[in-house]
Amino acid sequence: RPRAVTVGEGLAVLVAQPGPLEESETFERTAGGAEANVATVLPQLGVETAWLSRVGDDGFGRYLVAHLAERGVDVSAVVTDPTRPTAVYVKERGSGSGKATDLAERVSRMLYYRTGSAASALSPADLAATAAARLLAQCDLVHFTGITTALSESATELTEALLTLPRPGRLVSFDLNFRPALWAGRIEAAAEVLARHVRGCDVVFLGADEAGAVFGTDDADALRALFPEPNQLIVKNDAHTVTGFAGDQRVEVPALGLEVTERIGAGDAFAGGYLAALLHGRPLAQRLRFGHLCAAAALTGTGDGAELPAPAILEQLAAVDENAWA
Ligand code: KDG
Repeated sequence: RPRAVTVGEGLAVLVAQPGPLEESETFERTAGGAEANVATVLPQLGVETAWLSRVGDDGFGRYLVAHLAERGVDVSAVVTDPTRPTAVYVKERGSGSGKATDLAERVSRMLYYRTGSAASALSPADLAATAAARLLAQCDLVHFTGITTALSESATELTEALLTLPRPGRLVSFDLNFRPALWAGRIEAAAEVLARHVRGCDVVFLGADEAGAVFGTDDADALRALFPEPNQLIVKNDAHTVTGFAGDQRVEVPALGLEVTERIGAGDAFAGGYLAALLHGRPLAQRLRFGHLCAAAALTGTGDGAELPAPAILEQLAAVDENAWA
């Protein structure tokens, strides 16, 4: 089985009831963090996966580690830091009725409680530690996102170190995941640092709107012209179409027509589906299709994660030609 490692912060997520936060009396606890979300998708698709991170010595940290372990993720290299808390975010949810026409009202907001968190102390030393070094030496793919890069200076040093991992033999995958709240006051630095990360990786995922905010264009072909370096560049145009470039290939695959419940985490599920299909040697169009199928699982729930249908069902769905019914 192929092996992957994801590196980044996990957060306990408190999902509010729909409507203004001040009126939410109960919160559903779940798990988030972009790289942790990707990590929980991969084992469901036959990829042996480890998550490298730091958590606090608290209930949220223990919950996150158990959540990932229950989903088949190797958490043996996760470090517990008794001096810092596990990060938390609150998901404030719009109050729309659930009908597609009310979509705008149903957009969620993320409120972060993560300054000084355990994972903000991630540094290159975490990659050199024995358990982590062993996992990195044995894996076929490493995945991380621009969230980790934004956490702190030491975390930026860690992601810079990931760019220098020996290749070929291992792919390095990066999702821009631009979170302006984490770059407040440093937006110009963000563009430079993030562009260097895009250029230094083999597989890169860009949300078109995020790419527009950071690099000044949301057009897939313009982004490819700007970033010819990564072998694979995936541009996700909101919910509609994803354009994948791999070497000289260019393929567009439309998203599934779904009633969306909640969007946060869908991009991570997409990355998980794409990367698993890549590691299993699938062609570009199928990789994009698997990405959409996994994103659909995240889009139809209120949590960030994606609990996928059984592999045999996914396989059938991947083969469906939706145009045949159009
Ligand atoms: O992609 C979803 C993530 O944004 C969410 O799980 C929380 O990692 C997170 C972040 O920093 O925004």
